[in-house]
Amino acid sequence: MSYRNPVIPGFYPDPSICRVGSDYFLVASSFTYFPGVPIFRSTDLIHWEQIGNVLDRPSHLDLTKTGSWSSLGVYAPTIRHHEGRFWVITTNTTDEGWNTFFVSADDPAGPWSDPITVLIPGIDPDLAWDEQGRCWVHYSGVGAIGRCQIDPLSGQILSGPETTWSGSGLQYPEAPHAFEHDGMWYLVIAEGGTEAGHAVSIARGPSVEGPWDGAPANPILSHRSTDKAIQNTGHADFVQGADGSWWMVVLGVRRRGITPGFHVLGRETFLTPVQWSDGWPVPAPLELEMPHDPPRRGEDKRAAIRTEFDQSALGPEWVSVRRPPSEFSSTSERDGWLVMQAGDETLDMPRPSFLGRRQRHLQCEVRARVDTGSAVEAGLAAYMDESAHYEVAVRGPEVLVRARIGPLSQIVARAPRPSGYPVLSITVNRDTRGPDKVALGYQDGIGNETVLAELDGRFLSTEVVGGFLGRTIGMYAVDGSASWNWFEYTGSDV
Ligand code: 6LW
Repeated sequence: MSYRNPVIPGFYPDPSICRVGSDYFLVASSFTYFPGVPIFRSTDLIHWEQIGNVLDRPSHLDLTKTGSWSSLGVYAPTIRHHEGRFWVITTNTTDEGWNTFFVSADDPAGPWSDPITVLIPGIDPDLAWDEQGRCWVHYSGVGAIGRCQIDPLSGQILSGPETTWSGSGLQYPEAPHAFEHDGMWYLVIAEGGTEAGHAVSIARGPSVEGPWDGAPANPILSHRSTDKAIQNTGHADFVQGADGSWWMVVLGVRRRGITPGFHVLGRETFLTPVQWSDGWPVPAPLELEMPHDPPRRGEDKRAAIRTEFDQSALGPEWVSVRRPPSEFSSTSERDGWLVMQAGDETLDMPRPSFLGRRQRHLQCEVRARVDTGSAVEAGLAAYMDESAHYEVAVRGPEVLVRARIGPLSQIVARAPRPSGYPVLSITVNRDTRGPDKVALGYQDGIGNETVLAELDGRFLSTEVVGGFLGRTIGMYAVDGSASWNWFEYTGSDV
């Protein structure tokens, strides 16, 4: 009996989870991507299906004021189910400050209500209802966790904000979640920062208002200074299964290559069982292969997804940078094609005409067929942010590969454009020194593939680029209209 971690691969950090009957629901951060806050459903905690995005209307989420840093935007949501309704609270961090708000829905697949703002001095908001029906928001303040009581209809603060617990003494006490178990209240937090020192700590108290008493074993989970394959573990949330068992979801990374170790998929979501001992939760250390129930079902080591663009709506996994995909793309304009009406913003700018999905496996092959139409350039890109991307593109009479790494941008290979509608390709493979190699190329009219350039993947890693993001891979166009016939992603962790 075993299951594989991560249970949600790819850049889906800051997981928060709740259970309703036999269904589990999980949300994650989305930063400067639109739509925001991907939401997943599972019946066994292991196999997760994305059922939508919580913030999927322009009136839910304005990312236009996040231009100064790609890691601004939507941070650390919490999902809870209370009296028959789902609630999600999160923060949009912008160049002008941050806005914390919540939305609610009867159906977790949407539609979600319009946002209601809560004026708290911090990020990482949590929602909890106590025995008297009072609604509490915990959050990361400066150097400590803060708390206030709110009216969940108006968002108005009824008491507080006040400081509660500052953790076990590590840096950045953050990511609080309050929950009740066996007559005690618990406050789980992250500490140590979201890098190698990341850790999960917990306190308990007689009521949601504390006073909080830290666990003697804090941090109750950290992989710092260990040789474990999963590192940077922290930012956890708890859930109790219908069978009474307890589980924790937590973010972590899969680092590879020479020192300092590089991760390219962002922070992913992992699952671990929790035992209780003396009234304290004891999570099992995280492994890629977890020797625990529930059993693994089917095989999911290799995932192939082909999108034909023959549906009128795009699947929930498709995202754009700082703008809704519908602002520049449509699947109803040309039968069986995704049409992009692109402005002149390139991938080096904050709001490109880019439609991508997360790279979710350590190795993958991506192909897409393009009709470049009137666009000056149309291509396929492996993308971290505007300062870090590799692309293979058709531009005029050529196919070219361009690398943007920090302040440098260079065309590294060129070839004559093949006839017909070209198929462009990006293949990510293992490497010995870096995390991976990114090969970019194209196919000729009879399907022979040419690799134009093979580039070191470490320059598209979080350790080099900085920030909170992972890789996406997708299609883009510049200046004019280009159409995409299909997009294919095949991923593998083997
Ligand atoms: C999030 C904080 C964190 O707000 O990173 O890892 C921040 N933890 O709790 C962004 O994901």
